[in-house]
Amino acid sequence: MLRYLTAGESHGTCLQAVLEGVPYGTPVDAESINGELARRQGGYGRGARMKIEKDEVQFLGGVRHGHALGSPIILQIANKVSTSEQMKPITSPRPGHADLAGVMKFGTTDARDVSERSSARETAARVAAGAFCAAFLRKFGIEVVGYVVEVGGVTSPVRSDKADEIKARRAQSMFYTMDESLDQRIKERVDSAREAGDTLGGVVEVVSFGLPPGLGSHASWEWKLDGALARALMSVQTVKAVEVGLGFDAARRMGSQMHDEIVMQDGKLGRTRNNAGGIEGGMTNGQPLIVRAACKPISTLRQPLKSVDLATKEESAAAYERSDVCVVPAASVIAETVVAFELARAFLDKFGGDTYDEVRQRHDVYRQQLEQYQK
Ligand code: EPS
Repeated sequence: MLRYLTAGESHGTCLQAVLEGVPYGTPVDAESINGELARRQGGYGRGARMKIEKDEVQFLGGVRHGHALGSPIILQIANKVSTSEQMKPITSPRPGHADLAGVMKFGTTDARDVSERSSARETAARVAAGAFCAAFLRKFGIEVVGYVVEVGGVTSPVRSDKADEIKARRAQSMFYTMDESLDQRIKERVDSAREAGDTLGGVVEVVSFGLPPGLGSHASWEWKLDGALARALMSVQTVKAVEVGLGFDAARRMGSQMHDEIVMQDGKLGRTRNNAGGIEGGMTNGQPLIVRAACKPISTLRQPLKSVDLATKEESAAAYERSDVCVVPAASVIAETVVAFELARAFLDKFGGDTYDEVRQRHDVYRQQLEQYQK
């Protein structure tokens, strides 16, 4: 089974991901991982820390001569700011952050012990592990692409069914949307939030192309792929809601207006539309897989909300050191990579073997088996 664990604090020496279950012989593509790490650091609205750090992956184990050894892979990102031992306590917890629940859980008054780990800096390790998985999937013709569809109430309706076009379009936009012409309007909202000492949220979408049908399972709740994707996305620091396909809109439609009819198109099975978002019965159905995540505005505010100093029990402003104004572009990269991990896991559950070549053979046999559904 493919799995990973992350470790490390926001201002500790490093962040690490230990990725287990990668078949022997899988090619390792550090360049594509570094590309995703750089995109995670970018986008308009990021804070001062991102000007200091230059996130790059180092492989500390599990890789030799450019391929995976079948043993756990250690991916490390060094922190340039590694001052956690010197940092002063946080006693006025930030509303929206893990601070208050965390200190109560631990029976302390210093939320620094909590925030060092709850910080979204942890997602650098998740992006490294997920980008590794995305590169693996690409070898099998599967492309996972994330982009921003809304920031601060400005929505981008542009969609594409071509991964290359999506990548090209989002690269043009400083908010990683598919419509660069919206940048100026969004920038004005981010700039006015910054001036007010406030923050802004938005919505990200991830589409995966080229997936074979049958990843995930209908047979047991735990292996339903939509459930796994929802959990992975919800666990990302800023995320408050997740949708698959039409999502909440499905609740407002008649069945006949919701479900995607099955037709023969040029001798192949096809669908008239993709409201299901590529998942039926907890399995991929061969259509593009579409998921969305809603990101709250981040909770560290320069103009802080009310809090209570836990040392004095007096009301006081919530803690502030520095922060981002808008992390929605970064969230699109994180969402893309956590989805890639879940898809690689489901892929290996179906085709997994000890070696990359075994996986390839099993995958190719299955693709041949699918030909029986063509005319
Ligand atoms: C982040 C690094 C952090 C924040 C941000 C994410 O750096 P610092 O705390 O040193 O400024 O910029 O953290 C949060 C959004 C948060 O809520 O903790 C990063 O690498 O993404």
